[in-house]
Amino acid sequence: MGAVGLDAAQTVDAPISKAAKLRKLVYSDQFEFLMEAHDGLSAKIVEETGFKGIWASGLSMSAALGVRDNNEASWTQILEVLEFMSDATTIPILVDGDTGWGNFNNMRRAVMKLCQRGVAGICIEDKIFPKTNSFIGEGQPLADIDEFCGKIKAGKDSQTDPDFVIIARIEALISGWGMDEALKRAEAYHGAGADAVLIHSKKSDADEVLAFSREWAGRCPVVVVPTKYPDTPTSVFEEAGVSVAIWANHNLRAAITSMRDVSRRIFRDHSIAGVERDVVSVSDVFELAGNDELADAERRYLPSTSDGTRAIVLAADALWRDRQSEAEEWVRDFVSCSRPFSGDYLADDPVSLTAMGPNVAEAGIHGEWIGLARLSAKGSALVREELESMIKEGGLQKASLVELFNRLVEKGHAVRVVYVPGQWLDVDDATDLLAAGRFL
Ligand code: SPV
Ligand code: MG
Repeated sequence: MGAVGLDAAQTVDAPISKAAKLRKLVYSDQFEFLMEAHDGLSAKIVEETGFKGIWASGLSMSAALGVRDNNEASWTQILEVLEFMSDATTIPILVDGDTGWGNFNNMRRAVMKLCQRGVAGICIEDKIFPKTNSFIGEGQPLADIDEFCGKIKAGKDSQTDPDFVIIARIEALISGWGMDEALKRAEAYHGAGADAVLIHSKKSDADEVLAFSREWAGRCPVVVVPTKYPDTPTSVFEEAGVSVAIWANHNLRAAITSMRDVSRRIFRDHSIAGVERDVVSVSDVFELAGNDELADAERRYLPSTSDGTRAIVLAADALWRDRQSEAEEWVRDFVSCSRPFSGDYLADDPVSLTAMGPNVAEAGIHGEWIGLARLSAKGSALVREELESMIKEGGLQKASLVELFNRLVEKGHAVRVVYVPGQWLDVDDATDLLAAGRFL
């Protein structure tokens, strides 16, 4: 039977949930990858790079919050971070849920909240709360198998999205309990309802995880974290029947490398000039933050400004004093404005033209018009009206744009000015044209 109220041809496919995307990835026939992220920004970068899924690493999220990977950040603080990551992306997130942040009861509540916030799955490890990172120390105690199975069952029974993924992480190899124990635990966790198992190792080669995967023989998907054995080619995992590799902490480590480098250079130089080329532009930051969408929304939802302050906008060089010219006759269209250039990029009170032309008194000069003007529909109408008056008066043949804008100001129309700090060339004659050719 089709959906109520829709005939077969009209049936619309429901959008696939993030949990369903993660389930598809974990059960895919191809070898798949999850890339680490630890906040909204890094999650966006993982998605824009092309990864199909995100590993929300406990180590990385803790480090980004300035705390240790020992459950020092509370589970609700982690949930807050996850919510930002999930809101910022469309690909699924598998969260490193440590030991489930407590017992079966804490796990139930965590899974319910993760489903509510659009997190696609959780990976829990069979250790004791509060956890310690697997790469610290030797022989960390393991959870009782039955207790851990109860936690998996409690999680599965609490998920509100049927596709939510629970992955059981086996620490037996890390803690030195051996392969038989690892396989025994995998079997128990799989029986308790885990959707996949993660076999963790801190050896510098992949031998034991490969042996585990061969022995496991595809009873459910196997996930690995090759942090300590980075040289193993992906094809080797694939041949051994591994389904997913997690690149667990490389965005965090890359961020530390570059933040240290930039901080040190700025500290040493007492200047930001030297690093400017090595960091992304502020407009790149705006782009990543999705400012274009906000601009579109403003056009849709904000009433348009009808005071005309953006109808005519001129660009004026605030650094006009620094310019030089070899031209014999150098005509400069100076502007005098409501306020001088402040150099403060956050200053957003509008600047309006009070007069312009080559004869503005030096004390009143605030910039030099670079020849660029932007007209809105309202601005175009004002300009057209003024041109018609000039035609009627008979002076249009000899008139200039400077005269046009001065007339508009005199009639009380707002002509807005935007200051630019240099970065343009004035081409008035052949000498200027030659100089322009040498500019690049
Ligand atoms: C994490 O990324 O926090 C992990 C993986 O748990 S590892 O640090 O390799 O144990
Ligand atoms: Mg972790």
